[in-house]
Amino acid sequence: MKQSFGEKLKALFSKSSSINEDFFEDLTDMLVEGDIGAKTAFEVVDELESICDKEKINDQAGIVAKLKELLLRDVRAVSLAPEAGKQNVWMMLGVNGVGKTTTAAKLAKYFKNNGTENIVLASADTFRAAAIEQLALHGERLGVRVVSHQHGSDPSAVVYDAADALRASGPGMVIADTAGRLHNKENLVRELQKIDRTCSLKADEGCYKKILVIDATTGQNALRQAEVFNEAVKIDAIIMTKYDSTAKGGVAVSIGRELGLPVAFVCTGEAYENIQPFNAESYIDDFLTM
Ligand SMILES: Nc1nc2c(ncn2[C@@H]2O[C@H](COP(=O)(O)OP(=O)(O)O)[C@@H](O)[C@H]2O)c(=O)[nH]1
Ligand SMILES: [Mg+2]
Repeated sequence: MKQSFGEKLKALFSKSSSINEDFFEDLTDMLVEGDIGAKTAFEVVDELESICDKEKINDQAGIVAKLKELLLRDVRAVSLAPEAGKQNVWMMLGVNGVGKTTTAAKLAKYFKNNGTENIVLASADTFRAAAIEQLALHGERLGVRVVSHQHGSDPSAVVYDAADALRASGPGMVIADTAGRLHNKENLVRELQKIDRTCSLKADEGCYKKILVIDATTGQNALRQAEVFNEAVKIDAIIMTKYDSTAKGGVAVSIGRELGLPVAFVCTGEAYENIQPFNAESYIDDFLTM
């Protein structure tokens, strides 16, 4: 694996004899390489430089502490859980391959373990036959009901039926997997808005959540995806996957700074257990020191 930001930061401090313009330039490059995004990196380092100058900070610990403070200001975390006694509907969004189906299954297990007994997975990715089978298999393994229609059918109808199935068996949550087609923005927007209407109709007030799944290894592409999906249907929270497969992972900073979107969970592997609530402080600590 390539050098992480933390390793590079250590190397930068040991090679720099003084904290000067070159140091801050190198630091900017490193932040860009760490997937913070160019705009955010330049702005943050400009601010860091003027703070260090004003407050006469020139030691490693002092600079890292200030950098942490500045990055932490941009990262947003949100704690997300289904409301007990209510009809909750969560829609999983994101482009192909980011981990929507896997994460839907992980969430089902996570909330089942945390006391939400009634969970229905909705196979609203009707675009690929394999997606329906994949979710069915997860449901079998986890002992969670899955509602699906035929390949090619209307995803909104699947969510509709899943929500009815849930209501018939008491309060709980529907987790809807969706297709991640980004081939054509207008089509995506139209399709999502239709599912969106069904979900808001079927969920109790305040219990419908739109969750965007992003792949931490895709860097700034994830920021662009967040922009597109957030424009189409307002996103409530982000789940960041494949955090185990990247030495970068700084994209949550630019998503927070540019779009104000919070992260709810982070996934660190393919197993059901590899999901944790997102903690902004330990995320930034990891980023700076790993
Ligand atoms: N290493 C790793 N792989 C993951 C993670 N989440 C999902 N994957 C893998 O990413 C691939 C695509 O996942 P899938 O759920 O099918 O993506 P979808 O197309 O968005 O539904 C699968 O091979 C998953 O096992 C994660 O957190 N870490
Ligand atoms: Mg899928």
